[in-house]
Amino acid sequence: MDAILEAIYQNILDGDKQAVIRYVKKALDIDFQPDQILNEAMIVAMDEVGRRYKIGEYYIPEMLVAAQAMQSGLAELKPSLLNKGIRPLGKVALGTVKGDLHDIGKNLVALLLEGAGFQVIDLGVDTTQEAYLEIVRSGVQIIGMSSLLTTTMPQMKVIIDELSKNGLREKVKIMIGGAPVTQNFADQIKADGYSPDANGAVALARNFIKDKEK
Ligand code: B1M
Repeated sequence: MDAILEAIYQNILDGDKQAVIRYVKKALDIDFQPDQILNEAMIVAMDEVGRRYKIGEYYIPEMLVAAQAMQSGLAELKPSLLNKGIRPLGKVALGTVKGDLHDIGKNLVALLLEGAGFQVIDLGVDTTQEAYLEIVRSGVQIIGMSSLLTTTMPQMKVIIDELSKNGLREKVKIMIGGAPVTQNFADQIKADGYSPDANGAVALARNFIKDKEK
């Protein structure tokens, strides 16, 4: 790995926000592409954090400071990932489902959707079914649900069922994602789409809008 990407990776593992911000700035200054910084330094660092947590080398505090360092790095990357002054392609509401506080992946999906020209409404974490119902009633074209825990994945089905019961299911396209989520699960709960990563979520959203225009 290039030394500057290595520094970003290592400082996320160490939870050093200021150093992450400094090295992300440096990397952008010397013309690294934002998606290279994201994929080759930042996301791999969070995977390593997860691995260390699993084997008992990291505990929640280490996981938390690493997540905060990652979020600071993302905030620094945000302007480079955004296209400014473009008419929004469509409106997407994104949330992490009820009971789940993981938001880095969801924020990344939001960032890339905004970068691709979508207007994003961030429903935050621990998002209730009522919040999803309300936002669909307000007229968004797409909703996205993220879950990082096997225990919170079933919430996605609860929300889809509630939308159906309330006559709202046909009004909106639904995409889901998050580390434990699979295409098979998406098929089972009748989501319209699943993506394993943030770029794929953008491709799904684009296709949903194309379908609606047909
Ligand atoms: Co938690 N945690 N955590 N955690 N955490 C995991 C998920 C875990 C796999 C760690 C492990 O055991 N190896 C494990 C889950 C096990 C399971 O259910 N199978 C776990 C656990 C157990 C827990 C707690 C229960 C720990 C405890 O308290 N005992 C607890 C739960 C709290 C809660 O939510 N109620 C907990 C807490 C936390 C922190 C708060 C400390 C922190 C989160 C901070 C935050 O998000 N602000 C945290 C972290 C950081 C992690 C790991 C290390 C990293 C997650 C992450 O940010 N990854 C994680 C291990 C891992 O995933 N390797 C772990 C980087 C991010 C870019 O990836 O979110 O997968 P990800 O998003 C990807 C794709 O999944 C996809 O695109 C993104 C970019 O490519 N994607 C979508 C995501 N959402 C999408 C939506 C889409 C489409 C694609 O469409 C809408």
